[in-house]
Parts: sequence; C-alpha cells; structure tokens
Amino acid sequence: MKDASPATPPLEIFLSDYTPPAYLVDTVDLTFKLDPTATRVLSKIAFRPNPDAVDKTFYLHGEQLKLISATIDGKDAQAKVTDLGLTAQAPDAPFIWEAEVEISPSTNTALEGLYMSKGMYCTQCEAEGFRKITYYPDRPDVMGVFTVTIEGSEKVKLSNGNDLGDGKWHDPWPKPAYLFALVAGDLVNLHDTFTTKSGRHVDLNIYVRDGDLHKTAFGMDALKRSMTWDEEVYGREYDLDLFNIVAVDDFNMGAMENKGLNIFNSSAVLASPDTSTDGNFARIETIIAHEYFHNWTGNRITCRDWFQLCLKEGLTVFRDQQFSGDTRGHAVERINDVLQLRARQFREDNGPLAHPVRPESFVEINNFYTATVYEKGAEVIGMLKTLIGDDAYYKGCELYFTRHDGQACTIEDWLKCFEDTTGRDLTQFKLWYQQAGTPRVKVGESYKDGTYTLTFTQSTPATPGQDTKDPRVIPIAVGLLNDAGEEIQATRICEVTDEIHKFRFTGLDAKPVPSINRGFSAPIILERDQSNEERAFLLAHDTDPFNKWESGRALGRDVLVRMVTEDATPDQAYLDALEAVARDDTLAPDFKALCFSGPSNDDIQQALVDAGVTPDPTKIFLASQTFNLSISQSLQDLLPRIYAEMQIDGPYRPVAEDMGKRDWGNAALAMLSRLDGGAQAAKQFATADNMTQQLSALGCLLRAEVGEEQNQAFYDQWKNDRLVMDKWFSMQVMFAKLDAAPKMAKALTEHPDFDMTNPNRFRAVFGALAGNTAGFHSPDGSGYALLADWLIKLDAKNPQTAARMSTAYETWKRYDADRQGMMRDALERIKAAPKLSGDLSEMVTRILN
Ligand code: 0A1
Ligand code: ZN
Repeated sequence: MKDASPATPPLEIFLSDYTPPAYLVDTVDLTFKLDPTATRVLSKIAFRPNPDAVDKTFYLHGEQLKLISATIDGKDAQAKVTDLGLTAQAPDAPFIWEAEVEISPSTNTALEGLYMSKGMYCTQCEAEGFRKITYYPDRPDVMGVFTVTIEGSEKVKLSNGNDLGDGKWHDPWPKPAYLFALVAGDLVNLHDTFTTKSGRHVDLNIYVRDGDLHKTAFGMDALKRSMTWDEEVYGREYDLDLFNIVAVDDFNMGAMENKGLNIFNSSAVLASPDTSTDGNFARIETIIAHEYFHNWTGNRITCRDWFQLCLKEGLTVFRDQQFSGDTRGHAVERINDVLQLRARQFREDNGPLAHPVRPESFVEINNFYTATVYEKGAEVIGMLKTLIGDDAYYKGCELYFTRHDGQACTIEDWLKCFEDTTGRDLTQFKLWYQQAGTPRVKVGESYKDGTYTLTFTQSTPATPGQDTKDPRVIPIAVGLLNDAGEEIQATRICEVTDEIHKFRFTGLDAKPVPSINRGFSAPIILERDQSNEERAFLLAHDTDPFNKWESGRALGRDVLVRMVTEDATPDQAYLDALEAVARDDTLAPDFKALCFSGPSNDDIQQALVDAGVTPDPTKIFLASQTFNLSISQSLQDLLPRIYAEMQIDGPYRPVAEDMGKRDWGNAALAMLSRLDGGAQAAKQFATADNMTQQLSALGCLLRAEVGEEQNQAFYDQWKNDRLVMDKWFSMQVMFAKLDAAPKMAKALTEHPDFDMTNPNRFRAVFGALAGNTAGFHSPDGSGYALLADWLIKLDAKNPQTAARMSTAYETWKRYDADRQGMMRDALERIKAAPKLSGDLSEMVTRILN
C-alpha cells in the first residue's frame, strides 16, 4: 500500500552525508512482459549485507510503480511503501528478493525509466531512472550481474551484454542500475565487426527504425575508429562480443553509455550527406566516441555517488576531445572547445548557477549534467596532463585502470593514482574540483637589463555558497616573440601557485612580446591591458594557433565594444589584419573561417559587463550588423575568388579537409550575401547536393530577409525527415531579427509539425530563441514571457528538459532594470506554477537567488 501522505518535498542531498549501502547485490534477474500501459517487471535479486554499512536498513528506491507482490526468501516481504521507495525487514545474511511491479511506458513522457518512442520501447536510467522500472538500491555504488528476459511480440528485443536468444540477455560485467538498458521494437540494423588487438571478435550493430538505415554508415565507421583509438592511445580494449547502438527519436540528452547497448538520440547518430551538415557529422563522431570511451571511463570504473559525476564525464569529454583533435586537427578542435566552454561554462560559472566541478550538494541530480561538470571537468584533466606531462599522465591513467577496475570511485581515488605515480602532492590541484567560479588572472609585466618578468595575480569572485577562494595551481603556457615576430622563447609552463606569482625570462636583447595562456592551457579569464597593435602583431606572428586566433578575436571584440559604447566605426587596422588572414595561403581554411566568425553577442555582453557597462542586446545586434557589413565591404574584391576556390568537385566527404573548405567558402558566402542581396546564396541553394551547402545558403537568405521561397522549398523537400525539420524550425528563429524572433517562435509552436513532447523539436524552437540573444531579450519582454509559458507547459510532461532550458534566464542580473524586472517576473511565474516539478523548481530557485 502507498502512503497516503503527499509527496515528500525535494530534499537537498550532501556529499558529506555519504554512507555505504546497507546491502550489496550479487545477481539481478529481470523479466519484462511488455505492454504499452501495463508492463509487468519481475525481479529476482540476490542481496547480501554490506560489512561496511553504518545504517543497516534495507531500503529500495521505487517511484511510480504499482507493486503487485514482494517476497524475501519466498515469504511476503511486508514492505512499507512510500512514493519514493520501500523498506522491509531483511535478514542479516544473504537472501533473495522477488517482486513484481506494473508500469506504463506509453504514458511516460518524462523519458526516464521505461518509455515508448514512436512505438518502440526504450529506457533511460541515468541518473535515477531505474527506480521507475522496479524497486532497487538505485545508486551507482551497488553493482550486480544482470540477466534479462524480454517477452513481447517485437521483432528486435535488446538488453545489455551477450545475446542468449529468445529475448534473453546476460551481462557478465557487474554494473550499477543506471547502466541498465532495454530496447524493443520493429527495428532494422547495420551490422559490422571489429577485432580487438588481442583478437576478440566483436559484432557491432546500429539499430534504427525502418527507413533510416541509409544514415548509419558514418556512425559505424566512427565507432570502429573510436575502438582503435582507445586501444592505441589508452590501451583500452572492448570487453564483450557484442556492441549495440540504438537510435531513438525521443531522448532528453545526446546519448547514453549503457553497457554494450548505447542508446542515442537519433540526432546524435544518424547522418547522411543530404540531410546532415558538416557540424552534424563532427558532433556525431564526437558523441559516438564519447559513449564508447565510457566503456572504460564510466562503466568498468564507475562513480561512487553522483557527486563524483565529473570522474566519468570530465575524463570522457577530455578523451573525446583528444580523439576529435587527432581526427580533425588540434588547433581547430581546441578553438571550438574553448568557444563552447566560454559560451556555456563561463556563463554558468559567473552566474547564479555556478557550482564546483564536484558539487557539494544537490536537490535533483539531473540538474547537474552541466557544462561545469562536463566541459570544465575536461579542462581540469587537461591541466593535470599539462602539469605532470604526457608520460606521467598516461602512467597515472594506467594505474587508475588497473587499480580501480570494477570499482565505484571518487575524485580522491583518481588523484591518488597520479600522486602515487609522480610523487607529487595534488592537494592544491584538487581545488579545481572543489571551488566554483572562473579564476581571473591579472598580468603585470616589466623588462630590465635583459630580464622580462611576468607577474600573475589570481583571484576568483564569490559564487553561491562560496564567499572566499584559495589560490589554485594554474598552468599558464607562455611563449615570447621578438619585434621581428620570431619566437625567442618556446612555450614554457608557468605554474602559478600563489596569489601573486612572478616568472622571469632572462638573457633577452629587448622587451619581448608575450603570448600568454597558449592553447588556453588554463580555463581562466586573463586581465591584461593589451594594445591593439600587439594583438594585430600576435594575430600575424604567433606560432601558437590558439593565441593567434585569440588575438584576432580580442581585436574584433575591442572594435565591437567601441562601436556599442562610442558609436565608433571599425578601424582600418582591424580590417587590414583580417584581410591579411584571408590572403595568407599558409593558413588552413577552417582556421580562417574561425578567425572570421567574429565575437558573439554574448561575448560582447561579457566584455561590457567586465567594463562596468550594462549590455543592451538590441544595440549590440545592430552594431554587429554594421561590423559584419564593414568587413564584407572591405573584402569585397577578394570574396568571389575565395568563394570560387573553396568549391569542391566530386561527392560529399565528411573529412576535415573538405569540411574546412566548406567552412571558409560559406564564411565567404555569408559576407557576399551582405553585399549581393543573396544572389550567390540563391544559386548555391538551387544547386547544393549536400545539407551543409543547402543550409548555409538558406541561412544567408533568411538573414538577408529574401529567403521566403527557398524556405518553403526546403520545407516541401524535407517535411518527412524529422531531423531536417528540426533544422528548419530552428533556422527561422535563429535568423529572425529582434522582436521578430519571439513572434516567429510563437508562430512555429502553432505549426502542425511542432511537437512539444519531442525534446529535439522543442529545443529546435526554444533553444534557437534562447540563442538569439537580441530576440530573446526583446525590450517588450515577449521572449521571456513566451519561454516561461512553454516551460510551464513542458514541465508537466518532461521536467528534465524544461529544467535544462530554464538556464536561458541565468544571466538575468546583467541587464537593465526593465529587462531584469521582466525576467524576474517570468521566473516567479514559473516558480508559482501549480505542480511544478522538483527539477524546474530547483533551477528557478537557484537562478532567482
Ligand atoms: N551519461 C550520458 C549523458 C546522459 C546523462 C543523463 C541522461 O538522462 C538524465 C541521459 C544521458 C553521457 O555523458 O553521454
Ligand atoms: Zn558522458
């Protein structure tokens, strides 16, 4: 019987309260009798008391389950059931728990637990979804060996591990419940094989719905390349005879690393030249690698508790970034990773949602799958590698894999491996996991008698719950150039450990030009008075590709900030520097494209906030228009040639070389379109034989407000392809100007193809609105109000995605009083909505504080 009491209010859980589980699990036998509204789940679990337990209470998590029966060693368990779980009197000796529950997958719109997506059964158990499938100690430090039987009429029935036939599966590797997965549906598959370096033959499959098979080849290739890479770089081999991937249309995140049965959002695995852009291909490759790499960093070694999430996520993101760098080029990969980091993580770290890479407390763990845990978590690994060196890094990883295989670990366990292999004390380094906020590092410099001195002063602003911060160890890579642009000091790592730390470079002939934080060696904000002459010099001469790009970016930001604050016009020096980049044949096309991508609206806002100016998104948007037009005009003569040179003969190939050419060619097209009213873009749209070319042309036309006809043609051509339709929905909001964006978003919610229960479609519209800074921040508040309306609606169905999208408001304190007031109203309105989920309630409460 359920308790009659109302649902318990969400509780804050603390890392410091961790206690070991009362009972451990040896084996788990599950039988699923599939039915859309009344699936029966039979469980038989072998428990034994945990000798290390403090609290001996036998407690199983369970939510939204109808309990049919429960026994302990064959006798009625007399369980006491609440909305969150049950307790029962259990023996202080090994015993067998058997239970039967009923669940309703077809009405599960939260997409957590067992749910249905277009007629197919599918699970998502990370972080705490397994408790919606059956009663279980649903925590990552309880690991069991699972055997699963699936009964149903579906053609394909999959679970983790090895296929025993007839819907029966056995996974020999003990795993926490969050890695459990089940899929059943009338699916088709692409099959391939891989032989590991020690000779294991592995069957590989990508399962999709009928009609999507032609979009699986790239994913399969990416999977095989990931498997080889992990063997070569980390010495990690795959450990089962079968590796399955399934694509589902309704999925809250990108993908999930369930043991031997990765489940992917279809947008993160399905690719074909005519329906996917270069960006899609690159993202798919990264996500496939990421999920595959989790097999060791996450599955073989998992997390003790959810506070340690960065243990698997930071490390696995770092590994997928290494892989993508090796595949597509390190310079461009690093620049793109830093662009992401600044756009999402710096924004988070400098606002009300700031939290440490390893948080100290949470209400809803789903709210901590953040840029801080993932991307800053990866930066921390990168810094560790920089500090101890490559050899020591891989040695430490090797020790981690051997020492902790099969365990559920903590950040302390991870760091200890590197302390043991290097003899280095990593106590101060650990602050990167414990302290929130992006460090500011002020740079002072002096030159005297051949000695150049850099003085770094570090500080980190207060963040929620952390008023003061201790100095961290910050690896800052520095190189020096002479007046002639020659490198006179190769990259050296300055290990900043104190609040104020000086580094000397001796034996110089003259004051050098420093290139600081090369490769973005630390995720910090550098504060330095740097002249535009020096920036232009570094853009022309720096040997470090990241800082070369960074200098151009800083120049552009300075120009735009002055355009906003002083009504300045772009200075010739900047335009000349850009032209030099465009003409430089030694630079790779993708790198040039990045140099021309220009600072984002958000970048400029940050710069204004740092300068003590309240940003006005409308003004910034208008200034950016003029800025981009000036650049296009100044390169007018060059653009047709660049565009022509970047055209590719032959069939589409998703390889770095061709992608770079398309990037740069389409950057030229965007500039041309500001001058020719979209004539060239219309031609490209008409003749494009791949999605990258078609979509960039459509973007140019929409920006020029002349794309109505092509927009309709695009819809007619692709209306039956859901992933392309997501692009169509988002493009229109992305390119709508100012307050036309919320109007467009609203109109699109009335479109027959809009489906709020599909996270991809919801994000296509509202993610695009939040990303259209000037549109979302329309002075009439229509963007704020519209998003609030829809987050309230979505929350009733899918709290996780609603909560995640509420971060659109996280910068609210940056703006003028009117905008702040309207954003606060929107947040208060969400907060006051009846039956608000714990997920969304935690988010808006934190944002408002
Ligand atoms: N572990 C997955 C991401 C993931 C996290 C949570 C999910 O549902 C709440 C789903 C997927 C990864 O890092 O790829
Ligand atoms: Zn991950």
